[in-house]
Amino acid sequence: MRKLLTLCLAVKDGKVLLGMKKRGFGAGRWNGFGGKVEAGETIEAAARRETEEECGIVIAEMEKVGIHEFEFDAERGKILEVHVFRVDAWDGEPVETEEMRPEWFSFSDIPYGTMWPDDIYWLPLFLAGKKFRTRFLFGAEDAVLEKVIAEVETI
Ligand code: 6U4
Repeated sequence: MRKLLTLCLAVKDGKVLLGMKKRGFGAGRWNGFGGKVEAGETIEAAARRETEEECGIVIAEMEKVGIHEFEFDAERGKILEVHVFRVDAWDGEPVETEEMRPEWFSFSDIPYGTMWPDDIYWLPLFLAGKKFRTRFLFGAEDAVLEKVIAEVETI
């Protein structure tokens, strides 16, 4: 079984916009904005909808830069397919919502210690303007048991 999700990271002036997830899956971690793609919805529409819901900005320009496949050892066979977008232009200013508290981080000061443990392997590629496909297997306490990280030309 495959579940489609989105992850959107806005960038501006050497900084990336992350949100502290306040509830649900990944709570307590800094992450991009995004969530599940709903039935009948395109991946891009889901990316726009979730980003607006979670931090109030309306995406004007974005590019797909990566796809992750996440699997959890406790739930083998269920793959989270996460489509990652770099957001280059938007309307509005990020605001705190019930789900997320947004904050800008310098590319040189990313809070990897309070992020998903896979992020340290691929976010540097993202920040360097690369495209990527990854696969991670998570074990107890979301430890990374297996990883494949491939830089690609097109996504
Ligand atoms: P709802 O239905 O809103 O309660 P929730 O369970 O809170 O959903 P959701 O939909 O916000 O989750 O989606 C989870 C978000 O976390 C997506 O943007 C994808 C992202 N994500 C999931 N696993 C990740 C991982 N290992 N590394 C990462 N982001 C991940 O950087």
